[in-house]
Amino acid sequence: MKRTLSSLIATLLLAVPAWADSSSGHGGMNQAVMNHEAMASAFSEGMVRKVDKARGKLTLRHGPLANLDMPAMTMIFRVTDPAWLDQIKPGDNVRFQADKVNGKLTVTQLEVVQ
Ligand SMILES: [Cu+2]
Repeated sequence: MKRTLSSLIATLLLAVPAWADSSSGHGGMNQAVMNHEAMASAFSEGMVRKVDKARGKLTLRHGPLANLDMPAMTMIFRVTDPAWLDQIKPGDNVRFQADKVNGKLTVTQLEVVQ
């Protein structure tokens, strides 16, 4: 019993520095927030599956979208600039940003990966 208690105390003593380390003041917190914002504004990778110029829509197979809390999937997006649809074709790899515009998922930035 005494042995168990002292090993518990030892565990607690060891745990304190680790705890103090992981929450080393507000600097650590700010860093985490900044990283999250950087992720949210980062471009996502995708591949063009279908281009619908008539409707101004685009089908993309995309990786996880941090800002939309969306896993990887294939889905249809609107685009903010229909001219982009003339510059891409199915099979193109693209980097893009997507956001909800008037409740519709919309590609707001798009560039073809050469
Ligand atoms: Cu999606």
